Amino acid sequence: MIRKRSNRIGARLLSVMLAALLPGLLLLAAGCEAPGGTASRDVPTSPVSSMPAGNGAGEEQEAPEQPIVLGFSQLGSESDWRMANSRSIRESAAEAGIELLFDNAEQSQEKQFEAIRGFIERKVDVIAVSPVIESGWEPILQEAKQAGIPVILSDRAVEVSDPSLYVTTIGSDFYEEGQKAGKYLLDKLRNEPGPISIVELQGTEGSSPTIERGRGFRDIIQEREDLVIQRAVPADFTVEQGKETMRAFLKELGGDIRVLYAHNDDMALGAIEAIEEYGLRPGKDIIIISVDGTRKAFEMMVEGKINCIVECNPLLGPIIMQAVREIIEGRTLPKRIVPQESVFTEGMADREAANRQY
Ligand code: GYE
Repeated sequence: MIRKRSNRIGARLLSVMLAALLPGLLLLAAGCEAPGGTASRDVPTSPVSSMPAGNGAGEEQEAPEQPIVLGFSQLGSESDWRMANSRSIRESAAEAGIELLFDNAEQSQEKQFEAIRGFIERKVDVIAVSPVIESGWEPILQEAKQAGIPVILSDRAVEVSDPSLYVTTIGSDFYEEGQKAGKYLLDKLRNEPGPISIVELQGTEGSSPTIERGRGFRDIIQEREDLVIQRAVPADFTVEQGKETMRAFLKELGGDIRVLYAHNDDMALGAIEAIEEYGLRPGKDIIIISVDGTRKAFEMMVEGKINCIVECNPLLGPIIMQAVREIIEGRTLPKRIVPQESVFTEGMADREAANRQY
């Protein structure tokens, strides 16, 4: 069996010139309301056979097709968002006929490096990685580049000086999510005089959603000097740490806390337990804003215990598989692909809770 994937990558150069004719993911990125619905887009499924191979030798064209192999380094399984994200990736790879090597690094960047090295050794066609933190990626991405394997960043971003180390980042705009949370709060408190104490449950320290959700929120609420973030502590996106950290906030600040901004639903759910234990009413005594939009969070919003959910869509699998195919076909992708996302407030909870897929 002849492996011809390198021909596909080699054809990329040519296709850069053709890119204007091939709208590919540009269209997809602009139009994807629900990423789950994108899998049906009409994409040629056998790009190899339609491309002239190497020197154009006839016998090469008859080589049997091999499935595209994708190595995916998932960062962990800390939250419902992450579980839905992993499921989406597995399901859409199977649907797309892409062979998936899936590794769960359980929050360890070192394990992500090992997984990626393993993918390089196995000569996968494309690597996708959801990076646990932003920094430290340059050397491993260099290794992938030297091996000629294109890399997709999924969900979270990295901080590297050389953007050619990855093809594209597929995931939400976390800065905008932070801004949406801030805007909701300004609106909610427009008739309430300050000073108003806010506590913030941050996600994993050094991760792009933590950095950007914090920055976007601050940039908006700074409009009112009497809104004060009293505490901002990383709680790793988990229910347990959300609960523990909220307990500590309450112990220190007690009834002074008026607002909780949680960087994800799992931490908000943990915090709600802590607030109730303390004898306060979540959603009433303490305004709660959360990010993600899981079914459990919507159920809490139906009960009036969460006031606002900023949606972050985990169903990235179909977009990733589409990107993998387009890379293999030699198309040029936009550097950033962002799914469309909404903000939900109390009045919408009932209807939306029933719609949630995760
Ligand atoms: O919000 C959180 C998860 O990176 C966007 O990670 C993701 C975040 C998500 O653990 O629930």
